[in-house]
Amino acid sequence: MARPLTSPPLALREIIILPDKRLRLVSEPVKKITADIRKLVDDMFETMYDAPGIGLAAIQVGTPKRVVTMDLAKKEGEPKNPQVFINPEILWASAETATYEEGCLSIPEYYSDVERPAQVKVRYLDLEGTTREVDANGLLATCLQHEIDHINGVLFIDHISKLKRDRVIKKFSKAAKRTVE
Ligand code: K1U
Ligand code: ZN
Repeated sequence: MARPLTSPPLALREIIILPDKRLRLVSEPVKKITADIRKLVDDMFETMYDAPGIGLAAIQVGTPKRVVTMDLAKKEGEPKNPQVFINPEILWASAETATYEEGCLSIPEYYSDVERPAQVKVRYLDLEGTTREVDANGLLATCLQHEIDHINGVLFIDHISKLKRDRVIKKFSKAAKRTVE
């Protein structure tokens, strides 16, 4: 079928927050890059830039598909560098580790040091459906691992001590209860 000449308007999607159970779902692989997937990606960028964040997994906007958006452009005013990773998988991770203070748009205003492999090799599909591989280090390696965790139902607080994790979960569970009441 012919593609429409005009694109649908971009939409901000709601970011789901801890303790929303959907954050623990294992997302489904994308079988075909359809107009719905392209619209999801466009909306994810809109939502990620608005938050603001440097990465976003589709499950954070309630869609359990293995889709990740990212933009690690450093300074305000620097050209944007939007990156899309579909069905990303870690092929190799270094034994060497790096520690980075991570945050999460689904756990707002909470930050903690997380130790992860310093380098990873990741295979993924781009928006044209071409298979690509990237050798990542630094923030890209950290962010890719954080987002791949999301599509596997894992949160960065799963990498910190149980004491700290239980405290965060309790705080967000109480806040969610107050919103309902
Ligand atoms: O997946 C997410 O929840 C997004 C998260 C990504 C991330 C941050 C830090 C380390 C690993 C992964 C965020 O974007 S949190 C917000 C953030 O880091 C940021 C926001 C504005 C400017 C700079 C950074
Ligand atoms: Zn996150």
